[in-house]
Amino acid sequence: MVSFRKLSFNKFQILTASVGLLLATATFQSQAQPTHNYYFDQAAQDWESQSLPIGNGAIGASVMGGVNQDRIIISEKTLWTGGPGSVQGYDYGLPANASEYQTKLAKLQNTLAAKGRMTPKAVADEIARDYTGYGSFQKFADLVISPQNDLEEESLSQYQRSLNMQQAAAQVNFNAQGIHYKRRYFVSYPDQALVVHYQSDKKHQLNLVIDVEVDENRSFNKKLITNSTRNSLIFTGELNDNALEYAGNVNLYSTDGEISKNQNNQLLVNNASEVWLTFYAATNYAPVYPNYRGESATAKLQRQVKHYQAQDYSKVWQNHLTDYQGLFNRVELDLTGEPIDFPINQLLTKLRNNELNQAQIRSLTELYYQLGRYLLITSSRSGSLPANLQGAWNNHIHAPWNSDYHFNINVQMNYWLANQTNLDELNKPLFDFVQNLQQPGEQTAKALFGSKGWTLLLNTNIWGFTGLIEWPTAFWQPEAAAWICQHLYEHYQFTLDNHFLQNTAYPIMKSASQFWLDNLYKDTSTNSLVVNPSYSPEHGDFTLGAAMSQQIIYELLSNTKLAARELADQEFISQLDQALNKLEPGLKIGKHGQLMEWRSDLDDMQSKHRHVSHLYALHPSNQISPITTPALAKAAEVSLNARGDGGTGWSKAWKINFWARLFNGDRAEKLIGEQLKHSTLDNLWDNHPPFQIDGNFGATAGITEMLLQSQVNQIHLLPALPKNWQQGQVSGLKARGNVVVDISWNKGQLASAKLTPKYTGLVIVRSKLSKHNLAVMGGNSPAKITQDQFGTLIKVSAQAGQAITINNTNMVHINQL
Ligand code: FUC
Repeated sequence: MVSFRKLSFNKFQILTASVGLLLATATFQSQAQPTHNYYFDQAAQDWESQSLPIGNGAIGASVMGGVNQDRIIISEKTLWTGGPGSVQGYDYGLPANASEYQTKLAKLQNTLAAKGRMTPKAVADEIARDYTGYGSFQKFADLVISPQNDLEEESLSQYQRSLNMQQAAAQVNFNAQGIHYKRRYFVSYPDQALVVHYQSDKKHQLNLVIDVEVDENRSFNKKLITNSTRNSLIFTGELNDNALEYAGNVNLYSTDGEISKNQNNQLLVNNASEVWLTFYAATNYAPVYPNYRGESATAKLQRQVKHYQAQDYSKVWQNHLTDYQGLFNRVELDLTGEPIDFPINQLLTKLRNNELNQAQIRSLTELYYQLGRYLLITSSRSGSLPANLQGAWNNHIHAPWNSDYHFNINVQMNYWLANQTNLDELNKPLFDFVQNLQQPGEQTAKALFGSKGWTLLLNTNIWGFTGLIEWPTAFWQPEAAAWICQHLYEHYQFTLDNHFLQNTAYPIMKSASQFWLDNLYKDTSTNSLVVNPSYSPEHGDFTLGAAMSQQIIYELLSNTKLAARELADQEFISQLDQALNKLEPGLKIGKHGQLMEWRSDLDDMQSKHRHVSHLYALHPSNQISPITTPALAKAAEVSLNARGDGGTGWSKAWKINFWARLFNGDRAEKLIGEQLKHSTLDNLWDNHPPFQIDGNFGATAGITEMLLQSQVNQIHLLPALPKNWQQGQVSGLKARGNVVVDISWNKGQLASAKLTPKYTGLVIVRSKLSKHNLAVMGGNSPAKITQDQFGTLIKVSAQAGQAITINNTNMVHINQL
């Protein structure tokens, strides 16, 4: 079995005339889809490092794949303890006596202004707070499928448990007692169901017991229906903590076997050659403040279950493929790797032992790249909640960090890749979630700060928690709402969707800006506006105006201003301008030549802390760039070098993005290696530790940034190509301005690019190639090409939907890729 795809897509040809003028055409066709596959040769013993994830946004399932006990661990995003109705009591993180809190906060601001800095503990003693009823993401159930009689382990051969990212399906294949068994698992978005399909190559060999298991922190009622029209296992209950209702439904079908039940109330299959089941899950959660309850779980489930009677399995499978591939197939990446056929855990061991050659590492990088896209498609679909700290996969009742939404890097990183890898619509769950946070966030702004607008502090659950926790080194992140607004505006930049800007993004951004217009602190000694108290995430002391705080607020107000201009909200523009004129930008160079993390030059150049928050301006923001602000970019590099290449999973992933933005492809590539070697579990999940999905998403975003950037109003082709990636192709990426970009390169140089803008207007493209080696085709008039120290800038007047092709005229006949 081939574990990595071999590239046969995107054939492009360059036709060259023999002398002088070169005529070039590039055609990119996505034809034969290669396999994107990885596998284990054993069943999983450990969920975290060995299970294989499948999902449809709402349901996340992990395939363990035992021969004699096939366990599928299932979560449904809305099954959470805590929140309204929690036996522990729940107050959204807000103190009962709000005015007393505001007095304390005002006093603290003055103390901090006078002292300059305070320890997190000293601040937390004043304004942090114990919280209750926060809750945790729950496992929904285990689906357990076992042969009625154990298969003989000695007769077992050719076991393989694989994940096919091309099909969003896991498979288990093995031989036992002379029979070949084949299982397939996928979670269908169109059908809103987990589907498990079993087959044996000899007739009537499947004799199975099927059951569900749930955790003990809930009530559990189970009912079986086995009759001529329907074979179902129905289970319902409530969480003990908050009485949240849940309901699950297993519907079983077999072409030729008999289905019945046994005295233990389990489903039985006898003498079947083919069996398949659908598993549906629902709760009575609704994303509506303040109660977060909606339609009963049972009623919701009944609406979801599309069919109880045997359906054409292949139709369900085809619908799933059509839906999934419509997203996944948009981007292809070819780094001209050398696929090797090893179980993934062994492959990673070889990587860690430096036993893979560069081409093999490139294959692994391609796989890891697409995994990020796969994981986002399977954990973030419209109609459910956004990808949380573990995406959609959970095996706990007390998940690490409750598997919640942390807004000081984690949830943001989850979504960096969405627009740029052509998955715009996967932002929807995040934006719906943020929209629903606005109301509780307004309560928090009012109660804790006595101000307009909305905010939240560090973390939230699915119950509108926007208040305070007690953790001194993390609890204070009032810029959280402002940061997430960046995603709203970027989505507009990538899609140019005015309706979205007007109806979704702008109201949320305006309200977040209003919060800051009310809350920026006037430092009378400098006559400037700063955040107070301000905290550079999880590092150092509390101060006034730490770099990240200022950069985030600067970006929020600037983006809101751009949006206000677009929507002609003149009055608000003047309010924003007044603040922007006095706002400290948080961009200062310190005595070590570093970008200062704080307002005073406090940086410890020995610190290897995982957060490098002050580089926010470099990434994900666009305030620093080697092109527009070279001195600040240099300072960012000094800071980044001081922090080193270590860190937790997400920290390394962020560093890939930073180095890409500094146009240092070799260093970015090194960081990919660091992440794969030291922060990746055997099943390729990112490891904080523990498993945290943000690093998977962040790495895919970072690899994209190496190939294409567009944050400074130029579509920058191959800004950070490492020397180990001499030849390759990528197709279907998105640049800001709603432009689809395909790029191929050879000998470390751009060979050809095709840009398809979805609007009519100016397209600005940057390439390292000299203008003498470029041929531009397409556009309404001849391209204007200028040269600077970073290469060439190509300005083309483009027609919506019509491709612009840029070819390297030095490259002749490179279609042997
Ligand atoms: C932030 C990070 C931690 C961890 C947690 C979930 O607080 O600083 O490293 O990722 O979120």
